[in-house]
Amino acid sequence: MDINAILAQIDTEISNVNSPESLEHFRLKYLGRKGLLTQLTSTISGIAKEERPVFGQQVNSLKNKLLSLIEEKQKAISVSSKQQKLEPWDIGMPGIAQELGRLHPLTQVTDEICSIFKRMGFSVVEGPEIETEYNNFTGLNIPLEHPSREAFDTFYLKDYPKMLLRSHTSPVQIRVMQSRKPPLAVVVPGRVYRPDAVDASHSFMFHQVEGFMVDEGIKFSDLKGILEVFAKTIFGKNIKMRFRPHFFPFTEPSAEVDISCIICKGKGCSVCGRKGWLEILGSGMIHPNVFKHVNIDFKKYTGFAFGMGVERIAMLKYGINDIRLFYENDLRFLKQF
Ligand code: 2NM
Repeated sequence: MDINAILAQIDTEISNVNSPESLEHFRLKYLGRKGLLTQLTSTISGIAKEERPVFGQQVNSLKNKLLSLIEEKQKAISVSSKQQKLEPWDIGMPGIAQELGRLHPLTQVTDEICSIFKRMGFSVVEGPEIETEYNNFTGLNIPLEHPSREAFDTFYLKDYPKMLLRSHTSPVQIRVMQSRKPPLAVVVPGRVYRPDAVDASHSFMFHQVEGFMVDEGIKFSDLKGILEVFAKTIFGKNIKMRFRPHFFPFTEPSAEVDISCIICKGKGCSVCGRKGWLEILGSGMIHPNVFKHVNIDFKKYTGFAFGMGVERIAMLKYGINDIRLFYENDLRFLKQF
């Protein structure tokens, strides 16, 4: 029997083996007690003496080849049968995580400010960013000669005289006072525009929350109480607060409100300019001229109002030193909130 022919035959035969049954069949055919190898060995007596060693070697190497082919195939079959027993997909494999979005820090802080006032009975009202000169200035008792009425101090709309991008959210207060009757308690969040040169603390567009309350008998002490609850809720109950006399056209008397520096606790540091105090908002009792413009009886009703910059509150709360970080959409910054 030609050993080379047998070698070629077992190569094709083993490649067709794909189950434990057919592998056993293959093994018995060649290595079984009545298999081809036994038959080959028994022919040795018919071979010339001098050819026997070569023949013996060939039979031996055939046997080794068969053993190693069978072993290899056994491994291959057991791996593929394990795979077949598994689910068609690996449900234990970690998924591709979808990154979650989040609210912008300014939206978060706006929401936080509004929700503090909502808990004290205020409602939230929004209004348009394009306003009339009347709602933005005249109705608020800001006189014609006030510098912010100059074209370069406000974004006026070129093709619509007396229309502008609001420079504060107070025009919404005018709208509310014109359309609703006291008692009123409203906060107004929103974007405002001022043509300031951009630097670490200024932007031509920023965000405000303003608020006001109108009813019979509203006093300055009501303003103080409401703002104290607000400041202690957002900055912590250990802060101190002070009211500094100030001037606003739409309120009389007016005050700016400071809190003790949250960095140095009032000792004086670089954040508070060594003063120990940080300005957080402006406020006052609504000027009778504002009530006249919206037809509210200023002899019957009084009210207070206040306004704050959301960026400023957020920068103090989180220790942010550059306002431009809010607008650059850099995820390394935004992901921290
Ligand atoms: C401020 C400071 C003080 C204010 C006044 C009014 C209105 F419409 F009721 F008169 N709204 N907002 C006000 C008062 C705003 O921002 C620094």
